[in-house]
Amino acid sequence: MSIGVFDSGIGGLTVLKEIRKVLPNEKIFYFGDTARVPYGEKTKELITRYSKEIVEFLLDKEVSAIVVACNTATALALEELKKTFKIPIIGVIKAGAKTAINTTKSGNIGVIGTKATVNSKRYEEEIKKLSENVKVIAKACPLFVPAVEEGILDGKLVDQIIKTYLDDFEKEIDTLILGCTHYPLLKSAIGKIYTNLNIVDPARETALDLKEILEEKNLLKNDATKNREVKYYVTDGKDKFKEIGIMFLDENIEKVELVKL
Ligand code: DGN
Repeated sequence: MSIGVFDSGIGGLTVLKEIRKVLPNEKIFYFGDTARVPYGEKTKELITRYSKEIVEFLLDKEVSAIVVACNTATALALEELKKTFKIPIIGVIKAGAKTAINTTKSGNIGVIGTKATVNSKRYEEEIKKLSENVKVIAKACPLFVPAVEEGILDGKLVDQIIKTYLDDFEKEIDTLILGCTHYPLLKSAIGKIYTNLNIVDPARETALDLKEILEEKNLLKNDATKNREVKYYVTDGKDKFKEIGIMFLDENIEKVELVKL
């Protein structure tokens, strides 16, 4: 038994990190579509096509469940993936919505993500399904992804970018969902500026949801031993993936395979 995890590129490693903590014995196949990243400004049709190709690839590896570790692909393609494929496929948005609802005090929730995620309004929909009595506002922060990929995680420049996007936005909320897989790397910089803000990273809850589904379906590996293995596949830039992957995962990535879809 194994699990497939995919993202438009490297950001999904923040979700993989949490999955490994919660499910340390499962074999995982991680797919980063680094040749076609960013997904954040592409159309629903294209993101759905790319996502289906990746799911087919992972199914060839005989995974028993798939995590869409990308907010943009979850927002735009998850529904179609679930209709098309039979195995359990989970995204990150429901988990983020659930955590925000459970932790907001004022009921004023903010979501930040790529333009595609924000325009899809999927977070608002999921949050409203859980509670009608909350206000949700959303904002795209497109400069966060390149800052993170350049390793600029703190200091004047990043503070300036955060304040430009969030100074007014933050006044209206008590809870902020990091609705993009790169943003958890800016969590501490954001938290330092807005010290009272409840910051939600959907990754942990996603990993817990996955565990629950696998347990329900009896798909967990029972021998708690060796298979703590992750196989990495990317569509371009193996070396860059290894080089900056460590920042997202907090551990070395030894081997990455290049795949042509
Ligand atoms: N992984 C994407 C997300 O969570 O929305 C961010 C990277 C991108 O495709 N722009």
